[in-house]
Amino acid sequence: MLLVAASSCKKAKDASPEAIAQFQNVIPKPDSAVLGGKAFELTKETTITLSGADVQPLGQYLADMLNKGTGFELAIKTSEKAPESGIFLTTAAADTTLGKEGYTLTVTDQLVTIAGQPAGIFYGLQTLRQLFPAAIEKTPAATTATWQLATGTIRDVPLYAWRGSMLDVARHFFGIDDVKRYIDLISYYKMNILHLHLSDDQGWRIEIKSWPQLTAHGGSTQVGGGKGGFYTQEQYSEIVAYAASRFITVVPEIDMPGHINSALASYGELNGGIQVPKEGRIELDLSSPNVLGAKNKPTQLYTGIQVGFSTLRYDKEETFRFINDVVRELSAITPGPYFHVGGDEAHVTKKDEYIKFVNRFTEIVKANGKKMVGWEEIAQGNIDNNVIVQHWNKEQHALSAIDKGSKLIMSPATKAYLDMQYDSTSRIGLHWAAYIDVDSAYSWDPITYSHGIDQEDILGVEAPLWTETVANMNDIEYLVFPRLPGYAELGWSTGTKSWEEYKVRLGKHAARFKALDIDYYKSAKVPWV
Ligand code: TNX
Repeated sequence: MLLVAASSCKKAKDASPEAIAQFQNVIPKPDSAVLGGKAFELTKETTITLSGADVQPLGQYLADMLNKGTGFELAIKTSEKAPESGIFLTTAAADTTLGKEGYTLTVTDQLVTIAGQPAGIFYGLQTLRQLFPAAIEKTPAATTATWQLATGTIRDVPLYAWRGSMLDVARHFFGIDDVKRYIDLISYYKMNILHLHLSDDQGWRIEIKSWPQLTAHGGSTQVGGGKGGFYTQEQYSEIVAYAASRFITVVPEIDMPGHINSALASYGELNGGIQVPKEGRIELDLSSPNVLGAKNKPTQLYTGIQVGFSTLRYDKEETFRFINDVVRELSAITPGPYFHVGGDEAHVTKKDEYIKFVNRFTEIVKANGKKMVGWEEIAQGNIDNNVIVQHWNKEQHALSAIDKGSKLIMSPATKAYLDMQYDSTSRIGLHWAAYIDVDSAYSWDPITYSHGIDQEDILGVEAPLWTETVANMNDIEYLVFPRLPGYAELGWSTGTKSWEEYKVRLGKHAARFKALDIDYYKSAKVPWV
């Protein structure tokens, strides 16, 4: 009798139409993806094999992700050699032209191989998630689905190094679990920066041990008068570590010298005097005597949504002891290279003092070993190529930043602000910059958005979520989805972009949003399926 090993006589099946569609609908779109069209099937016998340095946590991350969705308990093993079947993650065989964040993902009917440096493998795993049916994301595990992938080869590298989102935890406070979910959601689309806006007029959200009133008093409320809150240094470190496990760098922001009322309410000696600003966005009346305050005296806590009315006092060394302490303590618990000093909308800081403030920030941040980032207004100071400028509004600031040798993060309010309403019927959000429906959010190019900016001037793209009108995770998800995948694609994907092509892929992600329990806005512009 002739015995043939089961595997050698199995003929590769054709991929199902669903598996083929999944291969074609990845967001952000990979640099190149060539479909084979046969089928790989994940079963409870599939083994994950790991090879090379620093790959162990990625293997565990993959197993947890697959086990959660399938109910399997996949085995993980280590081997220098590629196995014949299963899933193989390797940092050893990485193609050096892929850089730190690129990866290759090859699917044959027997074997899935992801090769790259650790960050690259992590991004390869995000692509792999999207190649499976959306049910892979569901908990509790789906028991009836078959877990098929279409065969093919993907080679992928990001366009920009900075692909981020900002979460404003000052206007409304969000606890650690919400921030972790935010990290998970942005990492699903291969973003690598979480900019945390940790202080503003309405609240101070990070413990500074040498200035305890900042959180005890300054952190005690939020927009609308709710309870507020803050992160202890340990909790902040927990967020940073969680982000790092998803290859995300946390960029902490302390907004100075304006947007600072929460500190002025806590330490009156820092107060440069609260005034009604002469320019800027006046949406709420500030003339209440509780809010306007005299120089050198503590202000009242502020729970409205006006901007541009507060300033640190320049003419006292105490202010710089404060700034130094804050930058030192926060830098010490921030492993990433960046420190964001805000610098926006300092409408009641005298112009000459504003410039001197920026120059002092530059020295202080540098002395604490960090690279300074600031909103575009800082381009008025003595900045250089060590400083990164976040462009949000005025072209003139972006151009002067480039002139001084700084690189730009592109966050134009009319396109990239996640707090802008989709249209006039949106239940939350502001619209001072624009209404930004999903098509508009995707249909711009960081290079051509402003005149005189070249690709090499741009570090990347960041979509900020200001939270004046955003009170809980449902609100976050409603504004962030479905726009965020588009910003992720603008930051990651090489090649020309077309809304007509993208919207079809986005429409197919509805099943993923549902499986991930994301409360997204069902824009009529997208063909949801
Ligand atoms: C402008 S953009 C601000 C924020 C507000 C936002 C609301 C920028 C650097 N400053 O303080 O929250 O508008 O859309």
